[in-house]
Amino acid sequence: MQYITAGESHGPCLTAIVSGVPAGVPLSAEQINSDLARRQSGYGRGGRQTIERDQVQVTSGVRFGKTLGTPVTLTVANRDWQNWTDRMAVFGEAPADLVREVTPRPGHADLVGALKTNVDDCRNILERASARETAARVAAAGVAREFLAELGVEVYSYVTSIGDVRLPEDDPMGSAADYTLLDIETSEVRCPSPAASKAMMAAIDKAKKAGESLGGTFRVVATGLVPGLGGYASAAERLTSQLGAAVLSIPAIKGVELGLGFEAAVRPGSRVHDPIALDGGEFVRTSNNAGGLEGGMTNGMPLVVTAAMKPIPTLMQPLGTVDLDTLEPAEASRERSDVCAVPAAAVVAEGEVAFVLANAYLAAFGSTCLADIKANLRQYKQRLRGFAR
Ligand code: EPS
Repeated sequence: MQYITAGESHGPCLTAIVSGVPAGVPLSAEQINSDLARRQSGYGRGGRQTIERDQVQVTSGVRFGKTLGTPVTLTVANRDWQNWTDRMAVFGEAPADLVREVTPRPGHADLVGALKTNVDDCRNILERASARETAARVAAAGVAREFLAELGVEVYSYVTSIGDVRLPEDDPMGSAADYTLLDIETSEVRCPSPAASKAMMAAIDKAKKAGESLGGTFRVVATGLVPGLGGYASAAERLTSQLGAAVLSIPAIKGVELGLGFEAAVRPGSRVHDPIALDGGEFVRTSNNAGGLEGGMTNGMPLVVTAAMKPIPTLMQPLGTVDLDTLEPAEASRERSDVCAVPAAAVVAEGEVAFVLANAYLAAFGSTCLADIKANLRQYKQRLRGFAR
């Protein structure tokens, strides 16, 4: 199952095409719209989010609420397009009063993209480098998520830090049930601790006042996975490499940890590896430092992926740059922007993880139609139960 997205931040719409979708997967616009709304929310977002009300339109691959096994096309309109029809016109001449973007922002794709593509207006770059594109990814991921839900797999996320404010955790790799979805979804920063949420919001307020932006970390958890997804035999089969690549494909993501991540490099082996036990005819681990992955495969424990996002490059107190017209020192461009988008990135990462897991299920259990995939999965689970008996 693969997706491609198209669309500029201030163009008419964003489009995603998902191919390799099995037939018979139930899909609902409401479910996708609720994910789109979760991506749009989060304390620290800018004025743009008061304009957009992201809603999906599905224009292919689905009939009477079920996938046909053909490519699924999803579009999300940019309501802000109304304000950009002249500056972002598809055809015709640029308006005489067009203000070009010539003061590239450090940390953004502006300068390198302009050099690479030989343009004198960084808008040609930033329109696509904008994280607005992630709305299309979240819409596309709805297909993967609903497929996984049919197989009993749920994917969720929560924010673990914003700037230097951290969610205090006794055992970050402990039971996923430590936090409820309600705790997460009712927090304005997707953080399950009310006290930490408050402190994170205060940090965002402080950053905004100072003309700053803030990054942070978030965690994606997937539950209900069977052991053995992915593979140990080749680089490409390893879920570890697939998850790393998928999460690092999200704009502004600078690091990914699986399970204990970097902490595993500090501890001795006996405090890293998870003892194996039998519980009700199933192999389990008595801890989950591996974050549900051993040998590049799922081991049946919750999958735990943590990622770090850098602060947004648009600063109201801008850093120094070079004016591309005059080649003189200048201040980087300052425009309407988010102060913090870590909660949004967490929702985007849920989708990226969902695509990796959906593909792992398709590789293991067939890819033509949901009924066959479910039958194969049932048989596999039966065999595993036999193994532990
Ligand atoms: C973004 C800049 C802001 C963000 C945008 C990403 O948009 P604008 O320049 O229109 O104010 O709000 O994110 C979204 C629009 C979105 O839906 O996530 C950027 O430069 O990356």
